[in-house]
Amino acid sequence: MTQETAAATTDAVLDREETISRDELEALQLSRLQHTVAYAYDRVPLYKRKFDEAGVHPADLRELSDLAKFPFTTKEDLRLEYPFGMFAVPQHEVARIHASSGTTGRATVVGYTKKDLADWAKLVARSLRASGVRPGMKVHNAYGYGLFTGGMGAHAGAEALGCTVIPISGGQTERQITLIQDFKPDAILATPTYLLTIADAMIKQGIDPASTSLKYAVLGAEPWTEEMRHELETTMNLKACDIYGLSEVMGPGVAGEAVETQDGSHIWEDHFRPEIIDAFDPTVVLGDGEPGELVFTSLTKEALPIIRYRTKDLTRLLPGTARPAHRRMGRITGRSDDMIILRGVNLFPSQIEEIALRIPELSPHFQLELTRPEGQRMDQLTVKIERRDAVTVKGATDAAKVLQQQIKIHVGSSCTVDVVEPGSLERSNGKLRRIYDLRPKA
Ligand code: DLL
Repeated sequence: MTQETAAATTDAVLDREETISRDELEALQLSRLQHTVAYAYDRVPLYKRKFDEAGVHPADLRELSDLAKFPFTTKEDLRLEYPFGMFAVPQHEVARIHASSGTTGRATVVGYTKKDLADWAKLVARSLRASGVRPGMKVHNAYGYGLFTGGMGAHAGAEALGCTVIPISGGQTERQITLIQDFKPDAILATPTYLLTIADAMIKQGIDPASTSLKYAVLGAEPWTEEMRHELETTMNLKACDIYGLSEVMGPGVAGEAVETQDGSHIWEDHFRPEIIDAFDPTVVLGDGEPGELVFTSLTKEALPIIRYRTKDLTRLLPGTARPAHRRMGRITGRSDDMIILRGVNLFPSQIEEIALRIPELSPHFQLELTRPEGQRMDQLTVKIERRDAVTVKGATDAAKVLQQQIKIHVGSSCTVDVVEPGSLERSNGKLRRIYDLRPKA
């Protein structure tokens, strides 16, 4: 830790809930949980139906572990209740609506009361502060504005913290660079791959990305690795921290990472109760430290209380460090629905990112292409990855062989590696698509 970050983290005034003991926190969770399950049961027909079918009643929740008796909620439930069936308050009490893009089906719609918006802003502010951002700083917000929760969620949090917000949204990379040069922001909020796009475009314009005013980056909305953190921190000369969230549970700020430890995001457990379950046998609730699927129950939400929501995100719960009462989440390896099963071996794009970024000749720009060549029954994985600018074609060919071997050793899959020209792969504008599944549809 540099002296500057040490100073930045000690001068922060924390929320009382950030410093309470684990016992106090769990007592708060229990009373909030009891209220939330009763509130959801009374106000949302779907919860009443599901609880009744499962033979559980809100009165059965006597201790925190009783939560395991209650049924899960899934994205499918939200889709079936489209648009407003999950809302627990009359429409005139809903102050804002967000929605997922719905590219893989009907959109999922979420709503917030005025109090929900205030809580959300408070938790984003808490996350940003943990990551080094301070009142009075200028914050360049490159998360997309609109129905996506990233832009407005991060915006309100930065305002609540007392920052000067620059609401640029995603895209228009040239303009982003001009504004970073001219407005001299202290912090940037973006997806990790979009920050990479910005750094890359700066280099193309002859600007050294390490020379800007930016000191902090708060990155999330997609999986990223420690190797990517290292890449961004060294290229841009800043401290990069994680922020996690999902719209069904709130949006960004469900969890945030502390800059002084950089050891994973602390889940703000005064507002959300996390569980880890076995993704293949959801009846099994796993212990801390064990990898599985993350499940959340909201503890304070009014418009859209969410009970045991299956995120599909794969991670594990770790003890709190910088905020001892609040457990951390390990890096998200991926989403269970983004898992590639290649000839029986499970594989996530983040594993490729981790391996590729350890090979100096290769850039972080890659795509995974899945094909099934004609007449063959076996699927084929091709990793398309750009070489770094200064690397020769011969150097790139050797690096391709190393990557192929390393993937075989560490992941167990055979694949083809295709090293391509710098700048030839599509750049991110927000959440980057890594997987291109070109297999014939069954
Ligand atoms: O991505 C909310 C968000 C905006 C979080 C800005 C952080 C920053 P959704 O569009 O609903 O919401 O997507 C949620 O994105 O279930 C994860 O799979 C993934 N995700 C979000 N944050 C992280 C992260 C926003 N820090 C889905 N690391 C989640 C890994 C993340 N994956």
